[in-house]
Amino acid sequence: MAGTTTGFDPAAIRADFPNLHREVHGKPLVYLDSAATSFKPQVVIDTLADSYSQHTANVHRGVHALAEEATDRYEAARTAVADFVGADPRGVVFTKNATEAFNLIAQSYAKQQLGAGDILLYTEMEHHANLVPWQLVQPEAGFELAAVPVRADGTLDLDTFAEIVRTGRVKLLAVTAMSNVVGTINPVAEMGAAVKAANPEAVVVVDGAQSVPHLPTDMTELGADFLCFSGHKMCGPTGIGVLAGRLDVLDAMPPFLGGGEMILDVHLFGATYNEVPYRFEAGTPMIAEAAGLGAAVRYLTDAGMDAVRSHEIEIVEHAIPALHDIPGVTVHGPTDPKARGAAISFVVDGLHPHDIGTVLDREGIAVRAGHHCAKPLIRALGKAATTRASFYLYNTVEEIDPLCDAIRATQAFFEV
Ligand code: C6P
Repeated sequence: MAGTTTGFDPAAIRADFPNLHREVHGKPLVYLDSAATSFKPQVVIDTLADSYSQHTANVHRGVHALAEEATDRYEAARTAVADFVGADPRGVVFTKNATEAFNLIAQSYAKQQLGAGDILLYTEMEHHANLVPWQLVQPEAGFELAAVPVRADGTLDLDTFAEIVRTGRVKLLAVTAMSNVVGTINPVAEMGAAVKAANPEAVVVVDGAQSVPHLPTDMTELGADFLCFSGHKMCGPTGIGVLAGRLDVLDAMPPFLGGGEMILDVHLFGATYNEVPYRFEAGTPMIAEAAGLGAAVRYLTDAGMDAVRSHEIEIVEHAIPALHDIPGVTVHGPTDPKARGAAISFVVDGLHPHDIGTVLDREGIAVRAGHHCAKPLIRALGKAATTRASFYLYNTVEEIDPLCDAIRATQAFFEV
């Protein structure tokens, strides 16, 4: 297998991921669905197994050796995750996934801090996880919802954004750093700065579910007050996500869930709450999963996030022209590989995305088909669904040919 001009060695990386080496329907697997969930390197699988075989104990409670080991592993993971995104470890809250992180902010921040006259601004490009939690609290809180439209090229309409921001009423901006459908990388830092210039009280919530796994990330550079992401899309386990928040903002927020661990003291008819991040981690947390996520960020750091990004740019540089070359194929989103990530949505004239997905699967190629939990965006593109091929650090330029061959074979099979 060829290396790439970036010096990144996909062959060495691939050897670390056992899932890549299985067959599907008798064919070697070509896994192009990492935007849905990524494969896990052996070191993450080993860390999970080690947690359960050697360090099983609850955290922050026990006085015995195993409890101390489990607590140390859990807190070391918090520090590793914080370092990975340039956050203060005390502002890193472990959640179930990115979705829960958005719900936490909606319930404990938006519902409390936004009211009549305020605008909560999101975009038409958002995943449902960055739409529905705000919609849930809006009727009670009484703020206004507004959305930045998406243009036909898959970028945000920044003129309309500027118009809304000029009102000075935007109190919360919720925006994805990278679209899970069209791959667009949004100018989050610039957008956040504009919102704060017009209203210094505003906060910026960044959806990093797709960007944190693929781009070097620094919360301060992003201008994010809150950053939400999921472990399972970045080589880590399922069942763990992250809300990284500005300490002073988190400090002023009431708890999201009640129970053990999140309290200082409890009386029969009242309680006082723990400091952050523990205030937001009610009950026994995902102990093994946190350790697994710690191993995942160490793995990605060793691989080098700049190298991961360059590798994916190189794949996109080849993939987009190759898909464009197939008659009847339309690729959505930016064509400039530097302006986008490696989640590539396309439609094929005369073929339903689910049929494409099914035929590709028979060839051992795993893609996703559907609305990708971003229905407003799919509607804005004038479609009901797309097929999405998404690439990660362990994919190779060589995997683009089988994808394109299988699309041509699907066209031949359905005679379109
Ligand atoms: N997108 C996809 O196939 P959870 O489900 O909580 O781990 O992540 C939610 C989420 C939030 N924001 C963005 C931009 C996302 O892409 C996702 C998850 C997956 O595109 C599953 S729907």
